[in-house]
Amino acid sequence: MNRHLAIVPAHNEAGAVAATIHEIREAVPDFDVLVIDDGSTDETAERARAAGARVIRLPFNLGIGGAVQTGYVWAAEHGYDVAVQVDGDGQHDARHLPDLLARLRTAPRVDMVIGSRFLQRDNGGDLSSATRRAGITVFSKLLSLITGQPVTDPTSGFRMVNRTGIELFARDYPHDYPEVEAVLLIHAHKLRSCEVPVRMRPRRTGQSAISSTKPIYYMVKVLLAVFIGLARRHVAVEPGDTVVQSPPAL
Ligand SMILES: Nc1nc2c(ncn2[C@@H]2O[C@H](COP(=O)(O)OP(=O)(O)OP(=O)(O)O)[C@@H](O)[C@H]2O)c(=O)[nH]1
Ligand SMILES: [Mg+2]
Repeated sequence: MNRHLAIVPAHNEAGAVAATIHEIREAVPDFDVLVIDDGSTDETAERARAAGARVIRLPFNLGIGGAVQTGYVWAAEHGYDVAVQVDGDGQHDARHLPDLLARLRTAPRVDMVIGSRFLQRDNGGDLSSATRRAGITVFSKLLSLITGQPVTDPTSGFRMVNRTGIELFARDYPHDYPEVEAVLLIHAHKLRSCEVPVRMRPRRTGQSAISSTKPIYYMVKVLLAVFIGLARRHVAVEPGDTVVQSPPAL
């Protein structure tokens, strides 16, 4: 078994999931690919299996946070050293995975590397609506202020963590719209994150989780969660902590 895992959350992504898996395998052949089929009603799971991925099918739709955390629990239980989230809709270009891994390995004491579409000028164009862009600007300023370092792409779900990050996220991961809160969680535990430039593409097929009115709900919900998160007590995660108890032998 490889020591590196790609976690691919997918909800009704039958049109894009196979190409996403092939791209990951081509870019980083030494990563295992785990698709979390989040209660899809289409052929996402069948197509992912046919493309060679391992698939966990959730019994009903848990939402992106629950889907991704399922991947982290799997990674923690199976002893992976590195895990990366890659959206099943084809937006994350897997050719950047070696860059993320190189940064995780070489940057001093970095536990999470985030792919940012705003660090390079040629980022494939801005794919977001005006309301979404406004939200990204607000969260970028807020997270930069709280963490004391630039966070240019707070809603990017293209992120890679080391073993300490896997153990933290297996234990605690935000539920809906998790990306902003997950950056804060890392910093609240005195872990570190950094960004590398990536290109992102428009989703190939399927439906976005964020409809036209949702960005406003997202902003209010995540802002509240950020302020509540600041007041929460966080237990330090040390490398080697047991996060997930093994089930007793039968
Ligand atoms: N829509 C949706 N996506 C989910 C869910 N659970 C897992 N996902 C997957 O999570 C990934 C990210 O969701 P998206 O809807 O693409 O969110 P996004 O990338 O911020 O939004 P877009 O830029 O509009 O694509 C996709 O691969 C989805 O298939 C869910 O409950 N709803
Ligand atoms: Mg997407």
